[in-house]
Amino acid sequence: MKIGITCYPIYGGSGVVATELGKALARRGHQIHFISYQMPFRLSAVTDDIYFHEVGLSTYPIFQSHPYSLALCSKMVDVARYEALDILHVHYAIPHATSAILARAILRGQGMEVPVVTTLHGTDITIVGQDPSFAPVVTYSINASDGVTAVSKALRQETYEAFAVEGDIAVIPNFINIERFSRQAHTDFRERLCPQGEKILVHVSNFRAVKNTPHVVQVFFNLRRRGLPVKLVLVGDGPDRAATEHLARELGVHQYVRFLGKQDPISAILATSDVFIMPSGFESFGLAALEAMACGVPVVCSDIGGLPELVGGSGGGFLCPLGDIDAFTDCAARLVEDDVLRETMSRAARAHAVRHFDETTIVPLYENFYRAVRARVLA
Ligand code: GMT
Repeated sequence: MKIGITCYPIYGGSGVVATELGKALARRGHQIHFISYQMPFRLSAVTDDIYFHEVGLSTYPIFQSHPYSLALCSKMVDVARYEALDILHVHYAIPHATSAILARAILRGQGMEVPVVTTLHGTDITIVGQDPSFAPVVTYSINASDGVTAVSKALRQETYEAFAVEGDIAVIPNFINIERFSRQAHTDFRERLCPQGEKILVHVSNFRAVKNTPHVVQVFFNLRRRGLPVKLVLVGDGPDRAATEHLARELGVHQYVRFLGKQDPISAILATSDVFIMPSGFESFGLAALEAMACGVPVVCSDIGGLPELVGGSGGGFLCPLGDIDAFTDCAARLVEDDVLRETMSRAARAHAVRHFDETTIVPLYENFYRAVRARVLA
């Protein structure tokens, strides 16, 4: 198939999933056309089967801001037409689904039918999408899509509750490449960071408010106060990073904390870490937690959103009540103190990721979904 994929190209879960999906589909013989304003950050190079089409950001004095949704739509029409796309798959509803629906209508007027698949990722439904200035457009765009997927049952449920959506939403979870994400007990990074054999507590996020990054530092502070030999590594960047760094200084633990900023690949850091912490206020799936589990890192995360679907029953992590710093501290402390528990949970985390979330299991679900949507639309 010739598949157009639109996503946000910057650091963030939906862009990662879309890019890894495109790369995996190309390896399976499909031709992939990424359409966005910038090359997706995990797409290091285009290949024979992967193309990148940049949406121009030219502006005009009377515009209040650049009408990206329209420029994207025009680029979708152009690429669909001249590359003869079989399907357009957009990741994150705003504004991608809306641009695609308009592109589909324009193409239909030109005698070409290109079905639109929309994947809902998280904040497009739980936060931004519910803003009254977007909600009617998001509802319309979801209902007008030819196929809709959500990354967890929790997100599907949230969509039904927050929007007047009646059609089916298929659940297709996030996935990882289990060869790229695997355990590496000893690395130079670990030797340098932990010369006394300290354990590494790690957090990866875009430091948005929903990630509760100050809670990570509070839990770490509690662990140090209990006298546990532990270092904290924070990967990523975003609006709450400065406040989180400030808190580490205020609590006097900054000398044990490393803020690494945006890193790619993150597999090398996760592969050698001991405990992954995710105290998010909401997480539709929790891709970073899955990446940690695939690297054999037990996770301690909030019992919210899609995280119980990922971690529950895996034996590879603890689910803690949202915002309960003491519960997070207790679970992380058990993992730091008890080598046998940590190693058992590390193996269980990796096994769970391999069994349920490898790309060879999940990517075919998208392929089948595309085929079913095309068969229905073109019948
Ligand atoms: O808000 C973010 O964390 C980024 C966001 C995105 O759409 O880029 O991530 C969401 O999509 C990921 C991939 O499907 C999920 O694994 C994350 O759980 C989800 N984030 C939230 O729901 C907060």
